[in-house]
Amino acid sequence: MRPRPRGVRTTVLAAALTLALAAPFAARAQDPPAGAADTGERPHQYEVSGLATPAARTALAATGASVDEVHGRTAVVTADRRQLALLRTLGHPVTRLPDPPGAAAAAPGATGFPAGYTKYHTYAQAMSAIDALVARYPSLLTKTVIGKSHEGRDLIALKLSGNAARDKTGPEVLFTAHQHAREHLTVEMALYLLTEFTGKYGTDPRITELLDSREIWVIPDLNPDGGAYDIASGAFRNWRKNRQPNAGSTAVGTDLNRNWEYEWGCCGGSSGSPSGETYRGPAAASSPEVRAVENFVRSRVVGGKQQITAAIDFHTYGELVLWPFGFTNDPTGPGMTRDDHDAFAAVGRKMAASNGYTPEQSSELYLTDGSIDDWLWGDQKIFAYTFEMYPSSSGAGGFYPKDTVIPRETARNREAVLQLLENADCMYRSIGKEGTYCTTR
Ligand code: 0X9
Ligand code: ZN
Repeated sequence: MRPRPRGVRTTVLAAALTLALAAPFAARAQDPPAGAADTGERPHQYEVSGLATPAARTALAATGASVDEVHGRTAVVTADRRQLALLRTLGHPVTRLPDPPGAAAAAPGATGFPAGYTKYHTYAQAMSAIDALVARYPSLLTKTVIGKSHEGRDLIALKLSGNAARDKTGPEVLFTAHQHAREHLTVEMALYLLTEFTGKYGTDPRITELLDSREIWVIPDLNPDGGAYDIASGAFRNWRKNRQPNAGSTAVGTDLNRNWEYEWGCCGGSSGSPSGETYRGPAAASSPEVRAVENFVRSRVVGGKQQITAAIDFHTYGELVLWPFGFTNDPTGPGMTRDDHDAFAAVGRKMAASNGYTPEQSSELYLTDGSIDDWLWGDQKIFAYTFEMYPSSSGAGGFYPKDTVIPRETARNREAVLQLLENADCMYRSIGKEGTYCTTR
């Protein structure tokens, strides 16, 4: 684990942060003419060194680049040409990394994954696999369309429940995946959970007990448009955002994980520029994808009580278990008591011990505002984690690990998922305070 240098603010860092925060606006004035910004030029990954603190990494993110990976004083970012120029002004050494494997094998017009990745599911393949599961296990698995993506694809939620017909008193737990287009492994994670829970109900006692006492919701693909765009040229595009156009700009897309309606855009943890990789959108929940999921989550308030108590949002990469808040470096404060924080950390650390990931508060990486876990906790009081899945580094495939890793890296999270489900009836049990908080359940 990295040291926690909270409160360290050197003049140099403050100056770099100020420069970086100002920079996207300077860059916007130099946007390419209409039609030139979305020519398909791919952003690339760069290694940036000499970063001592979360504040220094937040300054990187404020250029509009996405911070993909953090190791000690080094980070890997994805940046386009303009963001790269801004990064260089921060004065840290910057080195270009190789493009993702498979990126050279372009086959324009392709709709599937390239060689080495064909076991990943496209949106259409995932939908048919899910429909087949629903048809095979109708009493365990039901599908609801909760909205449409910008391009009109169905956004779906699956409900897993051992006795779906009966209304249960146990908690509900939510698993979401694929906010970021290039993070295709997360869709496989969602498919793994659906397959595992349906296939083992009735034979695996732990799964049977959990499905009989809880309702599990899986939203397997929050960003189907971005996912399709990422693979549509036959070469991975390194795409992150959705595919919503932006008024007054040729740059496309909103970063869904900066668009949630809690402390949206508050704190320098997102970009205000449409060309930014972390563009927060023109308003909170401006993307149809975030709006649909927010409304779905709100719909789970029954009798004034939110039924969902815990959640994991799957991302890649970095092998991390993260908990809120992302918008502040403070571990406790408004909206996060000491007991809340301690319960988050206790369950988070236990899950991380099971999968070998690193547990930490998400702002230890860099500040993010408008992220899903901040909204789920801050607005809905759902114990929401972010998992950054395999790999831990760009050298092991970054956003594009080969499909051979899918079975191992999805099953790797089985135990963590079961643990969260088992804790979901009273997260405060993890700190010995069920008597204080959980007497009515
Ligand atoms: O920046 C993000 O949205 C996540 N990393 S990724 O490489 N998958 O894009 C990390 C989010 C961390 N912050 C919170 N979970 N609040
Ligand atoms: Zn992500």
